[in-house]
Amino acid sequence: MLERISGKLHDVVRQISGKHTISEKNIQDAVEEIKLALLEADVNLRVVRRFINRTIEDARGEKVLKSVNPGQQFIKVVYDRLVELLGDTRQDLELKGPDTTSVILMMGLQGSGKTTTAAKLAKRLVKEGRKPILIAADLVRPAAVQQLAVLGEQIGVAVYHEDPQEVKDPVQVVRRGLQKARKDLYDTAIVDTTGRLHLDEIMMKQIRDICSASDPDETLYVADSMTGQHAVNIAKEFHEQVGITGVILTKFDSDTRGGAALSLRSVTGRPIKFIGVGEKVDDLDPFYPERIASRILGMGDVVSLVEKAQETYDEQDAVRMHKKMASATFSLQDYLEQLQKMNTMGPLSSIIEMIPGAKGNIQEDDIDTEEIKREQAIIQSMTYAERENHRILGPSRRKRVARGSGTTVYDVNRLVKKFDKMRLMMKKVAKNKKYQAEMLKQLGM
Ligand SMILES: Nc1nc2c(ncn2[C@@H]2O[C@H](COP(=O)(O)OP(=O)(O)OP(=O)(O)O)[C@@H](O)[C@H]2O)c(=O)[nH]1
Ligand SMILES: [Mg+2]
Repeated sequence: MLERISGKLHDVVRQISGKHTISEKNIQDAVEEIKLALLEADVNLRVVRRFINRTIEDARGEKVLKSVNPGQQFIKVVYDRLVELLGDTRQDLELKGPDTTSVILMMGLQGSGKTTTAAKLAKRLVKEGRKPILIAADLVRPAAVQQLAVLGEQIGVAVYHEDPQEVKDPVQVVRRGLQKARKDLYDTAIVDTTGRLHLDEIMMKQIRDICSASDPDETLYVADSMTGQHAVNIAKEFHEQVGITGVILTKFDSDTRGGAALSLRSVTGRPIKFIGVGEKVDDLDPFYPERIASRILGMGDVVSLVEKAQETYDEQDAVRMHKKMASATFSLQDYLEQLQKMNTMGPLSSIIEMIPGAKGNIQEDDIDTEEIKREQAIIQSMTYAERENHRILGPSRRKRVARGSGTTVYDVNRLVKKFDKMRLMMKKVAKNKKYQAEMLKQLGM
């Protein structure tokens, strides 16, 4: 999902993030393009307006125009606003402890995915160590009860159901189902209800009755990502009439504009808790606003990378390193410092993931974190003089270093050889004009 909206926004991001000075006009143009992309993706108009106004407000502040890297700073503003739009932080289900029965009520339009999602949730809860039971309270659609029974069998979860030929009132089924759940010590009852084409007073009353009969801990509005503004309006209606606690977006795997779905959080004020990403019972993922926002902006997790890197790397440091590299005076001590910086930036594998384009090109296996640790230990066992000039490392010094670092002379030799090669390469790269220009540009000089 979201391919189209991301496509448009990727372009905006690409255009602006490279700029090292930005004018007010640049911001206006970019914001205008973002606005169009959101509207084209069918994001609710009011939601777009609010989003855009806040973005402009933030971007106008000194934050962007006066910062060292205004392009990236602007993207960060857009990203932050997008995360806010999607609900800030991940929200899980809020259920009671295992010694009472919590109730989850599923509701939504016809075909939105309530029944399938009820089973997916049940499966997930089992994995978390809970003991759920499904209650089949959709007595309208002919095969609904059967559908839930089959799903329950498939995932090994109990299903409470009655014969829809004989019973017509879903409220009764819910009451009796909950009685059974409490008696047999199920800690979570998930109630599947009838889907509607549109809202009418009779159905609203029925939902309200089911609600008051079951006193749900979670009332989840199940919305098909493919439906447009209609679903958003219905969600709002449901929320006003019954009160929902969360949203589940289904069919997130499909290729749609997706904008309506993205408006749900903002319009209902309730968090999106999960997304359905396929037809199978395992295809349910928690909804992470940050990840979706990054995906939409197509920037890996570039924002957090920028933040993390800013904390550890200051520009002067970069300039100093560059000079050292160019003159091949980059020493083992400098190398050690770089390795240590990598550590404070988190595990390498997670850093690679955040670099756009790196994922897939650099395999995690290419980077050997054990080796990095070993190299650090080796360098730390050297005297300062040795670190600054590794040429003085003769056989007996190498033996001492190996012993001190718990490695072998072979490991020490390998590091020294690798370092020599690396230094040569650095010198070449650092003298390359194109690289120098790029470096200066990045530093905003
Ligand atoms: N690709 C995909 N298909 C889904 C997803 N969730 C549900 N479906 C499919 O959507 C169709 C409808 O799902 P149901 O669970 O029966 O929907 P419902 O809301 O219970 O439908 P009614 O009871 O008729 O209102 C089924 O074919 C599901 O397999 C999803 O996340 N991804
Ligand atoms: Mg159903």
